[in-house]
Amino acid sequence: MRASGLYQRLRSSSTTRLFSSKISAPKYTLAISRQVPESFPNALTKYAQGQEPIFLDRAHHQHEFYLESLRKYVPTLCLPPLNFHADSVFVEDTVVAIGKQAVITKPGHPSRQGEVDTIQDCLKQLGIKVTDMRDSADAICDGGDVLYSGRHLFVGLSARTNLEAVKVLEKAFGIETIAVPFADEALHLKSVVTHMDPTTLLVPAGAFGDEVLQAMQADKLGYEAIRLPDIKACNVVSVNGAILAQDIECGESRQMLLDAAAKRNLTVAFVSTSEMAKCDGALTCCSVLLSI
Ligand code: CIR
Repeated sequence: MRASGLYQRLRSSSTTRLFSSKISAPKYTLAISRQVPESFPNALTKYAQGQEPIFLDRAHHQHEFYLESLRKYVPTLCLPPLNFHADSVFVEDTVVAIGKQAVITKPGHPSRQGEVDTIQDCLKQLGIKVTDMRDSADAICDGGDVLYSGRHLFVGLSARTNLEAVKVLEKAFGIETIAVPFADEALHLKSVVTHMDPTTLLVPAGAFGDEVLQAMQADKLGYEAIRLPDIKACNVVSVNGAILAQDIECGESRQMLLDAAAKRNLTVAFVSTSEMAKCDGALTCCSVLLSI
C-alpha cells in the first residue's frame, strides 16, 4: 500500500498525542452473534485452502460451545441464520461498534454485502446510533480489519478494507485512528493481532509480526506486545475480564497466553474453531461486543 495523504495524516495525528496507561477495558453489556447457516460448507476460503471440507454438524457444535463460553462473560443474542449467505455467521465483518455508536460496513467481498441489513435493523432496535458506511460510495470494510484496543482504532488495509473506510470510521467515532497496511498473508488485521487489554497486543513471532507492529506504531503508542509462535493464538476475544482463545495445539503459545492472562488477572477459556478456521474464520469474527 502506498502512503497517501490521508494515510500520512492518520500516522502523524497518531504519534503526537500522549499515551495514558490508566485506561481500563470497556465493559461490554451485550454480544450479538448469528447461527451457522446450512450453506456454511460453501463459505469463502482463501488462506486456509487445501484442507478437508467443512463439517456442518461439527460447526454447529463448535458454535454452540462458543456461545456457551461467551455467555459466561456477557449476555449473548444469537440471530437466526441467513441461509443464503454462507459466511453470515461471521457477524463481526458487518459492523464496528464502540459504546452506543456503530458503523455498518460495506463488506469487501460482494457475496457478503447482503448480510448487513438485518444487523443494522437489530442495532437500531437496540437504540444504537448507526452510521451507514454504504453512503460513502468508495468505502469497503470488513469489521475483522478493525481493532479497537480501548484506546486506539487500528484499521487494517487488507484486500477487504480501504482508506475511504478509515476516513468514515475516524469521523464516526472521533477516536485516534491508525491505518495499518499489511502484507497479503492473512485475511484481516485481527487474523493476526488482537488485544488482551488496552495496553497489551498479541502478535505473531517473526518478521511478519514485526512488520505489523511497526505499521501499528505499537511501540510509540505504548503497547506491550506478546509474541506468540502460533499465529492462531493471536486471535482472542477479550471480554469482561476473560479471554476466549482458540484451542490450538501449540503448547508454547497456550502457556504464554495463560501466563500473560494470569499476570493481568484475566481468565482464559479455550474454544475449538477448526471448522471456522477452514474458511479463514477465527474467534472474534463470530460476535460483535456492545456496551449499551
Ligand atoms: C470470508 O472470507 O469473508 C469468510 N470466509 C471469513 C470471514 C472471517 N471473518 C473475520 O475473521 N472477521
